[in-house]
Amino acid sequence: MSKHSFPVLKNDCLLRAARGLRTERVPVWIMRQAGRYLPEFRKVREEHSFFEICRTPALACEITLQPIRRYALDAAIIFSDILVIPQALGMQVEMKPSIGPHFPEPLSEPKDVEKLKKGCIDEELSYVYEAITLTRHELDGLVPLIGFTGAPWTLMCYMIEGGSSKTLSKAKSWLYKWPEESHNLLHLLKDAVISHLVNQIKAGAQLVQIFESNAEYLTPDLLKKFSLPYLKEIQRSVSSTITNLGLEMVPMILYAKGSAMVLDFIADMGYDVLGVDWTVAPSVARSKFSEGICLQGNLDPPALKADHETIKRLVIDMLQGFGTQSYIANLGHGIYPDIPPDNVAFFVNTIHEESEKMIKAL
Ligand code: 1CP
Repeated sequence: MSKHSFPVLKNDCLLRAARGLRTERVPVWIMRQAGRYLPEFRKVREEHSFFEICRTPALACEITLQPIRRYALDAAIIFSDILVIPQALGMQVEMKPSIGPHFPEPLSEPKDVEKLKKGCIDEELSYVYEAITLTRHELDGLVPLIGFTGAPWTLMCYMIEGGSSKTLSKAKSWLYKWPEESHNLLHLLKDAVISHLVNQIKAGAQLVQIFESNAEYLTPDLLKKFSLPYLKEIQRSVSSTITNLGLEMVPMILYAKGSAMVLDFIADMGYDVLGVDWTVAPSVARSKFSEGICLQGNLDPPALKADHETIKRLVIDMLQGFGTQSYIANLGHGIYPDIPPDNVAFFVNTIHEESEKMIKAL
């Protein structure tokens, strides 16, 4: 429960699954469910820049609701971006059409870290919290609202590379050349991430997801040094801060891309839900964890371009592999802009129908 008073939640299926409680069907949402594959999103983007939408609570709320109006999804995710944190720290970030994020002045050496602002998250990102509170009211309890953030290592990559990169050569070389300075930067980012998550929960987020999308680029040794300790501290610090404020702690989802490597390492970090990408078979992922841990994933996004018969077969395989309890259906990563919107409807409805049949037959 947050500090605000909100309409009663009518569909708590996804929250129950996240907490390991029984559900009568498998809940489903889609990473990047509000985005370029939706014509109604592209229409708003013709009139407004990406960050203008993020910074205008009414627009962010409208875009958050677009996929909820179209599909029987079991959660909404607030429209924002992981790169609002580097912006709040004083970096300039532009969103270039069909290229993606661009930082005109990325961090090129450790002394650049000194220029970053500290302790400014509450004020700089107040528009995210306003958008969350507004969206909770507009949702009217239809489904829960997810808040999110990038993890420190993933944010560090964008701040050094200056955008998306195929190798992360610059960011990774910091870890080898300047390990101590890299820790200083990760520490600063970790504090920003903790504040951002706490504020989102206070504003009304009913679950939060951390995206460590660049985990897969690390060696196991680098992962243990530069990613996992921060993820662990974020979980501990957010839950103790929320509990100390007298608020109810919400489930935390950790999505670390590169499941074939990272899944074993993130098992006991305190997260309620672990995201799985397509590099691990559902039954293999399930066999690694006790019943208590909820898993989320993992349809390969381009599979949504297949015919309905194929999508249905893949859905059934996924439900059989993960099982129908302590499981949240999703893709293995964000949806692509060229996915046909009708196939998303088919995916969502098939998850519901097939899982309901399986649970009834048990
Ligand atoms: O031009 C456009 O209209 C921008 C496309 C777009 C959208 C719709 C970007 C640019 N970001 C977003 C929204 C967004 N980003 C959400 C919204 C909520 C939802 O899920 O519906 C979320 C959760 C994110 C998270 C995000 N942004 C991540 C982590 C998830 C992931 O895909 O690994 C990352 C790495 C980013 C950076 C980013 N933002 C946008 C781009 C093109 C990128 C680079 C990575 C990429 O190409 O996906």
